[in-house]
Amino acid sequence: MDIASRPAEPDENTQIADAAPPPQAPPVIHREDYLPPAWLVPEITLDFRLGIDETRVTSKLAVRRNPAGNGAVTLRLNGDQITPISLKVDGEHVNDWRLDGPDLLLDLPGAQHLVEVETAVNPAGNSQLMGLYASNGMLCTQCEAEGFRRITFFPDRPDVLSIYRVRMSGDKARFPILLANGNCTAQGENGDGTHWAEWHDPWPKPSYLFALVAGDLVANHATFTTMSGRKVDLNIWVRPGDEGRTRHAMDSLIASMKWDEQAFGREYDLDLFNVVAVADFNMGAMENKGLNVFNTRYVLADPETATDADYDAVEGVIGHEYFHNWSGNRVTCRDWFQLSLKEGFTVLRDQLFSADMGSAAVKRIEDVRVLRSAQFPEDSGPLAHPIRPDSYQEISNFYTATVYNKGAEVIRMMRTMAGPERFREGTDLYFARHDGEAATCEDFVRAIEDGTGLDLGRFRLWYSQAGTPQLSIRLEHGGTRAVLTATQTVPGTPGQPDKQPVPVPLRLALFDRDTGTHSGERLIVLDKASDTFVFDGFAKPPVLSINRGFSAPVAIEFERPAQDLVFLAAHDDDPFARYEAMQNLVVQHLVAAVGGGLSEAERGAGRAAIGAAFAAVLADPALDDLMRGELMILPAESYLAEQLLVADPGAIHAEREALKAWLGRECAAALAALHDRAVGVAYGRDAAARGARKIKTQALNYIAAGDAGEGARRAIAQYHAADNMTDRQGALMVLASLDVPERAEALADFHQRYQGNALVIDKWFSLQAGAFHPHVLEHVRALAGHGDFTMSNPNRARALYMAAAMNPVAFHDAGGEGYRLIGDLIRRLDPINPQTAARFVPSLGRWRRIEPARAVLMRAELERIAAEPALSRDVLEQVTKSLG
Ligand code: B3K
Ligand code: ZN
Repeated sequence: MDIASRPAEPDENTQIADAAPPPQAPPVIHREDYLPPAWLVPEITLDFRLGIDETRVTSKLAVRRNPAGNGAVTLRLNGDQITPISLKVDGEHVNDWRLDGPDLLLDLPGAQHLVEVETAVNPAGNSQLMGLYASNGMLCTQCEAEGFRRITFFPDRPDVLSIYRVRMSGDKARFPILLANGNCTAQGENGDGTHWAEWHDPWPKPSYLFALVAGDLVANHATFTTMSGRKVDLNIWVRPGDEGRTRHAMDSLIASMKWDEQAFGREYDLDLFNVVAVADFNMGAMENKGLNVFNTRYVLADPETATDADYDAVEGVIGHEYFHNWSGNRVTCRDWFQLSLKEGFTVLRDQLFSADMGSAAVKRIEDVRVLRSAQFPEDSGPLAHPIRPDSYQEISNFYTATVYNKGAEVIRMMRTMAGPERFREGTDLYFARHDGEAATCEDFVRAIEDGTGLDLGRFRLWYSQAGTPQLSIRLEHGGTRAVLTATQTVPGTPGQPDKQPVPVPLRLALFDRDTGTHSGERLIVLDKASDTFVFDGFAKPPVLSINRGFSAPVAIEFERPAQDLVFLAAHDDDPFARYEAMQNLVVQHLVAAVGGGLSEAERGAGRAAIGAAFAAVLADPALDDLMRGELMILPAESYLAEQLLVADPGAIHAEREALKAWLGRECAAALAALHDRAVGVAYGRDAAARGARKIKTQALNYIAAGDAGEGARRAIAQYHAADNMTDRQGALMVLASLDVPERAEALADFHQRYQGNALVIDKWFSLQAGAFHPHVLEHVRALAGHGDFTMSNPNRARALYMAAAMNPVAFHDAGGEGYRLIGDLIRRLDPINPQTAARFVPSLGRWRRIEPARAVLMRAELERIAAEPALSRDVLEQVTKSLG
């Protein structure tokens, strides 16, 4: 075999690198350079001889020249840290192949050929958890986005769709269960202690959806009958001993399958659906066709070890991955720039599902909170990108809140403008038109346009422009007329200094101050830089409720008296708008307080308005407790920082904590009564019992802020009386932030009680790293040396360090120790698991929006990382852009 090192001619798979990149910089891939593949692979057969330290892979590709391609004779097979052991074309060994970096190139004379490649991989040595890797003695795969090329050579791009046949064999004692995509067609024993299985997936799919799992697993089994009467076998596979914690996942799967039939007319298309839980996983879960692989965190749940939020997350992620079967698998993406085609749409689908399963109002508030705390900062920082990015260096860095959550908001706006029925006609058309294809965001928009009758011409700007549109609202009143003036600007972002106005659908209502009612909600669409909207029939100035339901992902500036917000916080019939009024009341006050511009009298008046609204929330008998709990939550410090051009995290934290303590003292009696009432409600999974648990810990949090002694007393009682994880974790969270003797006692008890349960021990790490405790950084450093800590398990690494990075007290320590902690972590984790390491960079990348003394320290930390000699592409891209 001769391995030529000459550089290859650019072809459709070498997406063009920028001219003369700096020496260390990875090539930039551009959306506009897309070319169809020169070769297609209609069929692939894979043979795995499984071993933990070495797995041999033989892959047979039936390749065919693509009539829509450029006619190149060269077949490019992507690889990553693999070498070919042997290579055959049409059954004959060949030597005239060459390597171009990690890729294998082969010139093929005919229109179709059979290419056979053998490779070997070491799953135990795969700490990146991409490709084939070992987790707790089992073997599993993760191929999205570009992991398949770490298993075998292949045109590893989502527009190459193949029918897969997989054979695997391995030690029966070690790997009693052998799974792959599709249906199991044959299995047997070899008589030497090994066994084998063959799987066939009838649906053509891209390589990123390939999956294989082998290990000692047990299943929770159930069946589902689809709307056309087909019986589907469902299995949730876990390690022996965990099967008692799979019921909620199975219930959620069955509910998802039913819901997708009813809400989107989508029926499941195989006779088998497998879900496998693995402990070592880079993200939440993966939608591999017929064989979803999940982080244990989103499968295992029982009342003793999982909180209500954990239950919701299991339901949401099970739904999300299942919904991908249509939005992602049956219709997949042409290239990775189209990621939001499947992710934005699937997030919207899982949001609508969860809203239907529980409280739609609370779900909407939670979704907006995530958007504002994760996506808004991304959109206003150095890593801002459109939901359909134009370029990337490492695609793993683009699985972002922008692509996922803003992507979902953009599609939700189309739904709002069309109405749910017409939107459904649009999605039906999209699925019918593109089933079996690798599609683009443009295909989606066109189908929605054709199916709904909407004109989405200018709306497409939401796909191409980054940045959160800023709206400024004015309401004037004269005679019987109210005139609303709305102005928008879309801020400049890296590479996009000038923006155009986007269409912004705004649901609004105008309230009569005396009756507390309105005469119907309206939808206006602001589609220029500035516009006015006239409303007649108002003898007195109405109170405006705008962007109800958060109908557009925009930031709104609307100066108005605090009493209007108090009015809406008490009267708005849109639950999101009611929450929003409460938030705005607090944001207005805290932003003014942080700016140092409040006189004592103004501070007093601001607090009094908030106190009155807060007391009304605690007492309102018409509110259910789940919603009451939402209304009690103060805006996140990251969201407060977002309101300021340059933020002082220390001042924000101090003011927010001071307000919390003031509310705790001011409403002490009502909070104690609320806590007592909630303590009296027995455990149940129903909304009332869940609501009681939610307000229980919320009340405790305020009580402790106002009076640490009383808080500690109630928290330790709640901790010991708890018969479920929601209450126990809530109590421990409050204790972890207090400097009281009960803190250490409860933490020790928690660790001892749950040792051996990895997901609960993760909570133990997170609670301490996330605590607002004066010595939190010391605690985090000590925990990094704890016997239960390991850097190689992403859940554990994130439990400790992501909690610290998100904790303003730890991260924004004035001396820069928090930045150093995260900088050191990135440098240590990068060689082990670059994808996970890169996720920590954006917190440091916020330096431009932080006060100068801290900004210098943050930047210095980024520079220290950049000076590392062998950074991964993942970390290098994020750090370079963050230094900008
Ligand atoms: N599609 C996967 C994400 C894969 C991430 C790869 N870095 C999970 C999901 O969004 O459903
Ligand atoms: Zn997804």
